[in-house]
Amino acid sequence: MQDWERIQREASRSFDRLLPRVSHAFFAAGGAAADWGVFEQRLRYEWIRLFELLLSLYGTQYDFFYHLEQLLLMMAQSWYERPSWLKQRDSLRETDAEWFQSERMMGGVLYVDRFCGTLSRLREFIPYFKELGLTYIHLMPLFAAPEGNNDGGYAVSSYRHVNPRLGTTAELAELAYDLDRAGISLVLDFVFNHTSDEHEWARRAQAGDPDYQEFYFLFPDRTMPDAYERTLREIFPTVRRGSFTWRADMQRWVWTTFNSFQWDLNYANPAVFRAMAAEMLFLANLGVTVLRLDAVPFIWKRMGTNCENQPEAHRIIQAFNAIARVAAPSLLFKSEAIVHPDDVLSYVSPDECQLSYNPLLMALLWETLATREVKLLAHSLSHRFRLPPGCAWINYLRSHDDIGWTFDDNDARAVGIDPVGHRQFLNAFYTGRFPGSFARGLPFQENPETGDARVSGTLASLAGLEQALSSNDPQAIEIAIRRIILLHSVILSIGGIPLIYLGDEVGTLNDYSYVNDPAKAIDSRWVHRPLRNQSAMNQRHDPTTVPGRIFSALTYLIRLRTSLPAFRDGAMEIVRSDNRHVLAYVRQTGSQRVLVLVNFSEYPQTIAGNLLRMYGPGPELFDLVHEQVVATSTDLTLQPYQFVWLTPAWPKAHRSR
Ligand code: OTU
Repeated sequence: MQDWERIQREASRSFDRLLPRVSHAFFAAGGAAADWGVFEQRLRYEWIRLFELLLSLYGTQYDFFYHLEQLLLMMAQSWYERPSWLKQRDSLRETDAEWFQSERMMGGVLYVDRFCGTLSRLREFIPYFKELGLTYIHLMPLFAAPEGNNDGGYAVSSYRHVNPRLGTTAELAELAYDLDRAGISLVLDFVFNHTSDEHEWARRAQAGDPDYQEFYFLFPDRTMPDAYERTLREIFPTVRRGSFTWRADMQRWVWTTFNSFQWDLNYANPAVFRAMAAEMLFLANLGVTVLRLDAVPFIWKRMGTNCENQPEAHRIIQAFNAIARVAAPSLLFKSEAIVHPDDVLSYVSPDECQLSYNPLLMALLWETLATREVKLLAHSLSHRFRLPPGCAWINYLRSHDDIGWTFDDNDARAVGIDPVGHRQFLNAFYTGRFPGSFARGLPFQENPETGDARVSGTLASLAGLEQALSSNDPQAIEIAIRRIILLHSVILSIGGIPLIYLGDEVGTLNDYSYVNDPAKAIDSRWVHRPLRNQSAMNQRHDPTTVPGRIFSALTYLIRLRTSLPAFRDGAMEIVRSDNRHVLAYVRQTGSQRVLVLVNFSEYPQTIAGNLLRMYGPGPELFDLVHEQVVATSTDLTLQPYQFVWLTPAWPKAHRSR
């Protein structure tokens, strides 16, 4: 308590000392009084939190107050430069902080180069995005990156210059504005765990500049790397063993968690924190609404640990959050932590990341598709889905990355599953090594020592469409299409923001041509990052085609969802279905309640009328998906891979919606 009071006193003392200097600089640059007033008010509100976080991270540095002052000056400068349309959005969203919980929120993600080549061409697809109902679009990394292998852009050489192949930074800012006018929020990556080895900071380090050498983790010999590696996990074991890379030009080992050209930044150095805070606000001022915080678990290293999910990693993100609240208040963070579900959850809070990928749901949907049994999914979600108020899941089926089996071992044991054997089974199932599997996927990063692996492949190929088409089996094609729609129906109804990987809406299959490109051949994730499939897109309105069937079913559900207040927010309750193949959950907001039933098997399944009668007062329920009445006096039969969204029977007037 005493300590806290001391910190508060210290915080207000330094506030009083620093504020005049910052305001002086703001006005000297030509800032307006009203603008300053807004900034000062927000700064006052966030100050103690920000100060405490930075003090705990950097308070022992001799030049702590210097960094603090520089940080504040940078924040004020960035606020001064913030375009007025964004300042308007800031004030608007302050009064509507939970805008993203709406049942209209719908995400899409794409690689600009793979989808349409350039930023200026992307504008032509805004009508397509609207047709799909998107309100959020994540453009995969598009800033300057090394030629050749650059990890799909996740090796960033400049956070301020768009890759010239894609366009210019000015075009990106214009696009952000146009998307905003079309009701679509722009989402970009904040790749802040590492830079490429061609970033100016890395180049200066290579040239021997000691200030920039301290931006990274450099070691003259193996002593420290060996000591760290005793407890580190290998993330990309097929790229290189261990987490360090020898740079002959510098005669140094460099910490490289991912590829050897991705140098981990040293956040124990306050100059790194400050430099990245400036890059973050630059991105925010381009018009970005959501920053996807890449690889959050890895940003703090501690000897003797696996250097993932350290307490300081949270504090760094919270400090970035506080900075954003002051200088770019409408900016949201989305956590990308593809780790154990407890750790995923640890990043989600209004003060840290308001949004988070939901890798558990993603992995377990695939798990359930393989096993046709919902027990692990239902058990895990029953106690792991709830988020703190003011936060939302990003629910997805496929991303540009691999699928890893990140469920909790005890959850598995609790439902009678051996976690180790089960992961082996799932890898075998999805890489075509399991007899009878419908999936066509590839292994990613198989670790010869541990036997670990992850899975690559597009949604359609993993769900059986590729195999069905190649065997020209109409029954199998039908079943595969149903699996694809079923998976989407869950992310559309379970609570949170659904996110579609563009291409999946028309059933895009694996693209094996990546093996011919030396910059991509060793990374099987490229199998599910195909070019835009225009011919499939052209068929999207033709119900006799596979793309047409998937697209129409999907857009139907997306539209239906926007009319259902029960699908707002993230409150979801897993309920009994008394059928091991059927997942059941209830969504309720305000007066509307919807019971969702999902049959994960290729056989018809029944749900007892007794059970259904618990969900409506009358003798019938209404299925919103098929727009038909379901009698509760008898058992309900769900067809193979069928799902229903049941609500207490609507008055007749509503049925002719
Ligand atoms: C992320 O993924 C990106 O999504 C990848 O495309 C990048 O290669 C990588 O970072 C480096 O920038 O290991 O297999 O818990 O799992 O950050 C993908 C988070 C990854 C990690 C995740 C990482």
